[in-house]
Amino acid sequence: MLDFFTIFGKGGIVLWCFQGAGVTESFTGPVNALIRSVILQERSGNNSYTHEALSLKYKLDNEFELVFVVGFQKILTLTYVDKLITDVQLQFRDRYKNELDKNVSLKLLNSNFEFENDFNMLLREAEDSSKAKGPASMRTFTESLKSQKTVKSMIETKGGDKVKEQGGKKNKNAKKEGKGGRLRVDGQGQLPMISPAFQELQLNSMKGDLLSVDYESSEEEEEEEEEVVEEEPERIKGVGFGGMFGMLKGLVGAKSLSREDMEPVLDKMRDHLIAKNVAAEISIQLCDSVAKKLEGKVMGTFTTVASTVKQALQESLVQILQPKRRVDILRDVLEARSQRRPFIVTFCGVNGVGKSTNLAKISFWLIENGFTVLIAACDTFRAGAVEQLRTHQRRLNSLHPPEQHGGRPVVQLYEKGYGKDAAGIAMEAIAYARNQAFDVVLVDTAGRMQDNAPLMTALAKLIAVNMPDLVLFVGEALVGNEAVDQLVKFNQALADHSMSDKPRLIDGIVLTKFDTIDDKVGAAISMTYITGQPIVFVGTGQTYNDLRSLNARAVVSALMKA
Ligand SMILES: Nc1nc2c(ncn2[C@@H]2O[C@H](COP(=O)(O)OP(=O)(O)OP(=O)(O)O)[C@@H](O)[C@H]2O)c(=O)[nH]1
Ligand SMILES: [Mg+2]
Repeated sequence: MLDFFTIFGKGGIVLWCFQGAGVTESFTGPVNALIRSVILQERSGNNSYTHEALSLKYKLDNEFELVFVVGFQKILTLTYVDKLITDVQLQFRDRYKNELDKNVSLKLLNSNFEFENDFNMLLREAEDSSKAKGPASMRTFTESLKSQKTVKSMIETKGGDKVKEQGGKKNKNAKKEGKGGRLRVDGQGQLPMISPAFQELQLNSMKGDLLSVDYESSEEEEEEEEEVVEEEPERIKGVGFGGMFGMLKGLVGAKSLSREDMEPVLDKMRDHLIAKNVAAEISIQLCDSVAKKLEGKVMGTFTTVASTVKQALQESLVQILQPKRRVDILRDVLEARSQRRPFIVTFCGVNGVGKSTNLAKISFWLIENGFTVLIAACDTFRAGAVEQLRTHQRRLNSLHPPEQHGGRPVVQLYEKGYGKDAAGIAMEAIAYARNQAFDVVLVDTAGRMQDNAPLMTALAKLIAVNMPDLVLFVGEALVGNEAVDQLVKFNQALADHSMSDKPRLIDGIVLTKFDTIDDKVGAAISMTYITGQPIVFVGTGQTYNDLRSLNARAVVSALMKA
C-alpha cells in the first residue's frame, strides 16, 4: 500500500495529494527531505530516495513544471509504482493541461484539482497489472523474507540505478501489499478517512500553500540559505524551471518574512495588477498593505515567499470585492411598496459608459420580477437621450404587453424634452410615480465629466433634492487609473453640494462592458476599493439579459490569472 502520493508545482504549490488509509504521519518531512537532498541539488538519474522508513519515488515533469512523488514503506517493494507515477503524470497533464498550460504558479493557485477518482482508478489499474504478472498463489513466508532482504539491500545502496531496477523486478511478490492498500480505499473510490493533521494540510494545499523545506536545518544549511537569499531577487525574476527552483532554494527553513524578502514578489504582483487594469495607485496601496500584513510572519511548512504573498493578496482582493453591505434591491422595493411609495434609483457617471442601456436592462430585470417601472428622462442635454429611452420603453412593453398585466403598461417614460432642469423633472416623475403607484423610479441622468464643475453641481443638486433610495455610479470596466479619479470626484461633488449633514454619496456601482475586457478585470477592484461600495450589477453585453451580479471569487481568479 502507498503511504502517500503528492503532486506539486516546482514553485512549491501542492496541487493535489493522497494519503493512504491509516497513515497518520504527515508526508511533509519526507518530501522536504527529498526536495532538499535530491531535487534542489538537481540530482538526476535515479528517481528514488529513502527517508527513514519510507521509500520515495519521484518524477519531474519539466514541461508543466510539476513534481510527482509517491511514498511507501521501504519494507515493501511495490512493482507498480513506476507505472503508477507515469500513468498519474499523463492523466494529470491531460486533465489539467489548460490550467497547467502557462506554468504560472498563480494560475495553479486558483485551480481546484479534483483528482481523487482518476487517481483511485489508476492505482487500481496499476495494482491489477502488477497482479496479472505475478503468481496467483499467496506469498510464502520465505518469499516474503526474501523480498524484505532485497529491499534492505536496496536501501543501503541508495542512489544506484541498478538497485532500482532490481527492486522493480523483484516486485512480482508485492502485489499483495498493493491489494491490501487498495482495500482500504472505500468502494466508491473516495478517499478514506484521514487524520486531522493531514486534512488540515490538504485544505491548505488546496488554497495554494507551498512547499518549504523543513525547519530543522543544520547550521551549515542556514549559512547556505543566507547566501542564496541574497540572490533571490534575480531568481524570482527568472521565469523558467531554474527561476522557480531558485525561489524554493532561497527560502529554506524557518524564517520570518522581511520587506526585502517580499520586495521582488511584491513588485511583480503590483505590475501584474496594473496590467490587469487595477489603478496604479491602488495596486501600490494593495501590495503595501499585503507587505504590512506579512512582515515578520514566520512562514509555515510548505510555503515560499511568493506563495505567501500571493495568497495574502488574493485574500485581500476577495475581501475588497466582498460587499460589506448587501444591496438587495428587490427586497428594498418590496419594502418601499409596503410604505406606498416608489423606490428611487438614480444613475450617474461620465459620458457614454452605458447608463441608459443598463438602466433599461435593470428595468427589464425589475419587470421580470413583477414590478412596475417609471423611467425618468432626466438627461435633458444629449441629443437623442429621450428617444433612446422611449425606444427601450416600447421594447420592454412589447416584451411584457399590458394585456398580461391587467391592461397597465409595466414601464412608462416620464419626459419633458430637452433643456429643462433635470432635478425638477426627477421630482415631478417621483410625484407622478407615487400617484400612479409605480414600484420603482429609475432616473437617467446626462453623462458628465468629473471635472465639469457646473454639471457636477447640477447632479449633486438633483440627488440632494430628490433623495433617491439608491445612487448608482455607472462605470466602464475598461477604465484603469481613470476609475479612481471619476469616483473620488463624483463622491466629492455629492458631498460638497449636499444640503444635509448626512450627504447622499454613491451607494453602489454598475460595472458595464464587462464583456469587452477579457481578463483585465482590475476596474472592479479599483472602484470597490475607492468607494467601499459594492458592485451591484455587472453589464455584460447589449441585450436585456446581459446583466449579472458580481462573483468576487471569479473576478479574483481572473485577476490572479497570468
Ligand atoms: N458591450 C457592451 N456594450 C455596452 C454595455 N452597456 C452599454 N453598452 C453600449 O455602450 C454604448 C453607450 O451606452 P449608453 O447607455 O448610451 O451610455 P450612456 O452612459 O447612457 O451615455 P450618455 O448618456 O451619452 O452619457 C451603447 O452603444 C451601448 O450599447 C455592456 O455592458 N456591454
Ligand atoms: Mg444615456
